[in-house]
Amino acid sequence: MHKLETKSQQVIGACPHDCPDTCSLLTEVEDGKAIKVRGNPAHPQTAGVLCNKVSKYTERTYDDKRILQPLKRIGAKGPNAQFEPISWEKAIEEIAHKLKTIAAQDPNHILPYSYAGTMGKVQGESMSSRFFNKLGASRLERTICSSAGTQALLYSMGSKVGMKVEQFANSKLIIIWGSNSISSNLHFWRYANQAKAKGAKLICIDPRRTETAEKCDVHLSIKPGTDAALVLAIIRELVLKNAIDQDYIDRYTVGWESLKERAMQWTLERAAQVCGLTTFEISDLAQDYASIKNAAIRLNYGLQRSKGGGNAVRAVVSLPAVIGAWRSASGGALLANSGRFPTDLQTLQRPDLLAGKKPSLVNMSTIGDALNTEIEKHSFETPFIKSVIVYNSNPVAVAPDSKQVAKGFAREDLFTVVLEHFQTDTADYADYILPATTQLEHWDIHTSYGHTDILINKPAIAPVGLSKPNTQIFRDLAKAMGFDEDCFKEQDLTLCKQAFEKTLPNMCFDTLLDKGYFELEVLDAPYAKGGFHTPSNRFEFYCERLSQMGQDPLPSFIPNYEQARLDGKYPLAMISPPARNFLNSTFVNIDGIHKSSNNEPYIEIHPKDAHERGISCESLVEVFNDRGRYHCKVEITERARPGLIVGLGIWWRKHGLNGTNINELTSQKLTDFGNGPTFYDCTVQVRRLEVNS
Ligand SMILES: Nc1nc2c(c(=O)[nH]1)N[C@H]1C(S)=C(S)[C@@H](COP(=O)(O)OP(=O)(O)OC[C@H]3O[C@@H](n4cnc5c(=O)[nH]c(N)nc54)[C@H](O)[C@@H]3O)O[C@H]1N2
Ligand SMILES: Nc1nc2c(c(=O)[nH]1)N[C@H]1C(S)=C(S)[C@@H](COP(=O)(O)OP(=O)(O)OC[C@H]3O[C@@H](n4cnc5c(=O)[nH]c(N)nc54)[C@H](O)[C@@H]3O)O[C@H]1N2
Ligand code: SF4
Ligand SMILES: [Mo]
Repeated sequence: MHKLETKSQQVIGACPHDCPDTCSLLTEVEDGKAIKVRGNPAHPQTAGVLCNKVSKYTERTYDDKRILQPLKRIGAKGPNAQFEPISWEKAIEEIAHKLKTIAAQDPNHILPYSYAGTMGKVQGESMSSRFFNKLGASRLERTICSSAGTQALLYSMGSKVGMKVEQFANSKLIIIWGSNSISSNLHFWRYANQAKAKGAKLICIDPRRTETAEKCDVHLSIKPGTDAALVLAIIRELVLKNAIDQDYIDRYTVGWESLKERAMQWTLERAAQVCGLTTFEISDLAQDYASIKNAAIRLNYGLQRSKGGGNAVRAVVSLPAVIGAWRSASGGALLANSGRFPTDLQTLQRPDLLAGKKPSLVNMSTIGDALNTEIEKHSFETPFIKSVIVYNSNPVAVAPDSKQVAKGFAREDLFTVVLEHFQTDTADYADYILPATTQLEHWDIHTSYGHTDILINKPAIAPVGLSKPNTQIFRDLAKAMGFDEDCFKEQDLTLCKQAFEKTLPNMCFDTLLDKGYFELEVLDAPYAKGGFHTPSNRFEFYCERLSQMGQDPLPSFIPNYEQARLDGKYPLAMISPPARNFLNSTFVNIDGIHKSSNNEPYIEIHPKDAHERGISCESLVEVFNDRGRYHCKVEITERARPGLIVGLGIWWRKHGLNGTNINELTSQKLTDFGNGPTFYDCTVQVRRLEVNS
């Protein structure tokens, strides 16, 4: 018998997801079909390892629920919406006609809504930005993830530049602060383990006993939103122990005396009370930080999702400046390294196409309010939104206060277009759904917020079904709108080149195509001799810019908006961090992955809190507050500290037992700076649901 000859090849790619690791991928393709996605062993940051979810990327790509042709809604909007196929030509023509009509009144009535479904520079914001700039549409304030932390870094350090992630392997003390590395930053965890093997001590500060916390030497189960209080008490201890680096402080910082004065008011007892820790836990932590050289902090975005989130990050990143930890390459802190990449956004996004038009700014974290504002309350600042074009995002599931978001998207007078792979909660409200390609089917170029490499993504297979890259959809729309600038004809490979052509002339594009990645040449110890990018060129404990805005110029502890008090109406605090097997709301509909995450949405609750409410592991529960109700299963576990419930991952609303998800409970209140969401600043009550059988 003859064996059929198969043509097999490996295609280099990059993981598109919103994850600090930005892995280099190798896709095995046989006869035009992607068989398997693996981690590229030649890329040092990836080291041949992918997380569980992206190992299943081919399953997701060929999933039979994937949308493979343009669809037009028939009947009502919402979870029961019906759609019928429409040709690309007709869909583009009808959408362009509608957008032209709205733009003729005022282009600010049109809002693009996108986020990090793909982090690619090309399928993210390139052709789409050109399109909306030319149109003069409202601009989206992109706050939903990291804006409080980002602003904090800019106020304190002047840029989003921290330790090189590989340097953690040489640290002697690693504090993992508000991050579940094993779940959301796996490749960092590898470096932490290398350090551990060389004798480093690992400490995790997290209200939840995560899989990461479990594997560290010490876990401090802090109350959500109280990190700044902990830092102030540590600084006091550092002063009392004479462990500060006065020389580093004198040469490279501003405002130390005022910060010290504030910190001296934070006794161990006061901080312990606020943070829900013991005084010994805090003094031991301070002792380790004072005495172990090469101390490194991996903070992440978990601690900036509450009212004082910006101040919390400013407080934490002050610590390495106080003890001069930045002097060593393996000391300091890392929140993000995105500031190291000189991406040429002018060329990719062409803000010049605005040509004097002044777009309104709409905060994506308060999209619920933005879509529901009464007509007479509209102004330039709060434009009346008549159309939303959604791509790379699933706002109905991921934005806070989702009852309001769903209500807004349900407006009959709202014209909604959704570019998607799947029938998400948001796609349920679309007038048109346009099928988008996945990372296996299009070109892209990527930076990272964890490491310092640039990666290329080549298409491994042809577009599945009739799907098209986001770029092509916006090129088609531009043509139909009559936008005739040459930049609307540029193809994706050209866009990939444009991302760094002018700003990184020493990066050879052909080598990048061949190898898959390019390592930026960056300083190992960026602040060993100061060199902060602030107006003072120093680390700003005291920030004059904040003072001029009427804000506290020093890092301060700002209590949460919502206080979980035993005598209060809503006595439980609730956080909802990422699930290991999902990527935000992506992957939740993929069968193999679904099953590994308990199959259905659930919350974690401490045995004491469960017992008080007559809740057993079989119970179904209602989690509720003034904003809404969410029905789900429970897991009774000491991972959640008493008084705290945890809902992992962003399940779709349609997966919830009563058609809602965790964001039914979160609020649209914003962080101290950055206008960010306060997902983890939320109080609720939980009760057992009586099930009638
Ligand atoms: N597997 C997986 N990986 C992901 C994602 C995913 O959904 N799944 N999402 C990606 C995205 S978009 C992002 S932004 C990152 C997010 O990942 P991280 O930046 O690590 O942040 P979070 O996951 O929001 O929270 C991390 C930890 O902070 C804890 N935490 C909550 N509140 C507080 C607090 O007040 N103080 C302290 N000290 N800790 C607190 C939570 O319990 C959680 O364990 O991960 C990315 N990676
Ligand atoms: N309760 C709670 N809510 C949260 C968070 C939390 O911790 N708790 N985390 C918040 C954070 S940190 C973030 S970053 C946001 C994330 O919010 P989003 O950025 O909206 O992330 P996803 O939910 O993953 O949705 C991305 C969508 O983009 C689609 N997509 C992927 N690639 C492409 C493409 O190439 N083209 C097109 N057209 N579509 C594509 C995917 O199919 C997916 O449906 O959620 C926030 N919401
Ligand atoms: S999600 Fe993160 S860990 Fe998983 S493959 Fe992508 S970049 Fe790597
Ligand atoms: Mo995020």
